[in-house]
Amino acid sequence: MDSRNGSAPQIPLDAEMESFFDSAPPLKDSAGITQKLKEFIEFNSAPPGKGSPRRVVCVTSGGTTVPLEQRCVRYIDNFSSGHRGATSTEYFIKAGYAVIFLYRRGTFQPYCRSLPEDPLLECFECSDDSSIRVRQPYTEAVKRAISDHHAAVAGGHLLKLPFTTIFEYLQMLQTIAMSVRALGSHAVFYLAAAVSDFYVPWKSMAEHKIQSASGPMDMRLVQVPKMLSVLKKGWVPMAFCISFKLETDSKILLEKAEMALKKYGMHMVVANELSTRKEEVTVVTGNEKILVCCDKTQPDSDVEKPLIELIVGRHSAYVKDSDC
Ligand code: PAZ
Repeated sequence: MDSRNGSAPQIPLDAEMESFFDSAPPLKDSAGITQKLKEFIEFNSAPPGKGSPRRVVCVTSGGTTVPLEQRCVRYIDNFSSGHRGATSTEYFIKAGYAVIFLYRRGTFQPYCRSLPEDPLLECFECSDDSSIRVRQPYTEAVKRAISDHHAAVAGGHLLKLPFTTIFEYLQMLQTIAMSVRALGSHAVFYLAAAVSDFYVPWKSMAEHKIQSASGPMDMRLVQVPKMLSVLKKGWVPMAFCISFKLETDSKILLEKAEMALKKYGMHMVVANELSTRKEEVTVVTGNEKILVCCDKTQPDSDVEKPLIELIVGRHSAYVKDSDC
């Protein structure tokens, strides 16, 4: 196995990326996040007792926001619910991986799929002795969610790190990449988050709430630097990298996914269309296009189960090849 003790080297960034990081507001509790990652990776590299080291996957989930004001009142957002990332996390943990779940605050969480979203309080009631009980028909689902979630977090296999803005997301992704770099081929990046393509640079952003009194407003958005390239080619050159491509026009989907595969050096690109994303995806690799579907004959079946099975198989082959 690769050395797991390497210290984080300084990786040169291209000019666009450098200007993004230089101008971004400092990440809150950066030292605390780095420490959590260090402990998580150490724990999973040498688990107590007879446990064998776990492979580590960073699952990104939900959409990034683009603030329009430094003291942010308004922001640009996107549709992503975080369902893909949360569900995939459960399957990765089941397959024996340790998961760093980099998620948008307020989006779907692992192990909560079978609980009612709105309102969660519907699951509970107060009894006469003022204790709180779970109401039927939610008892089994709540019990399972609590115990699976507890096993993953308290067992040290799930580290949850929230972000909101594009600035936080990219800074945290970089921190994670530097923390898992020494794992080499044993690290996986599963980049399901919907990341903004455009942003307002911090330095050119209004400090206070933008006023409407002066009529229509023009605002210039700058392109977010292409982080996939930097991730794969600079930060974690040995990691197994899977990115996602979402389109609403199915005619261009596969072509765009193939372009991303080549341009950013990904091992796989998961292509999905907005309206069918929960039922099917196409996994694009260097020489295949594999259609992955949920099993419509089974109730509650999801596309993430066969998708993660496929990825785990391909990652294992990759680790074997890299270790030779
Ligand atoms: O988060 P969700 O389950 O609602 O949707 C998942 C998804 C469509 C955001 C994801 O599968 C994806 O394609 N992410 C990358 C989006 C992009 O092209 O930027």
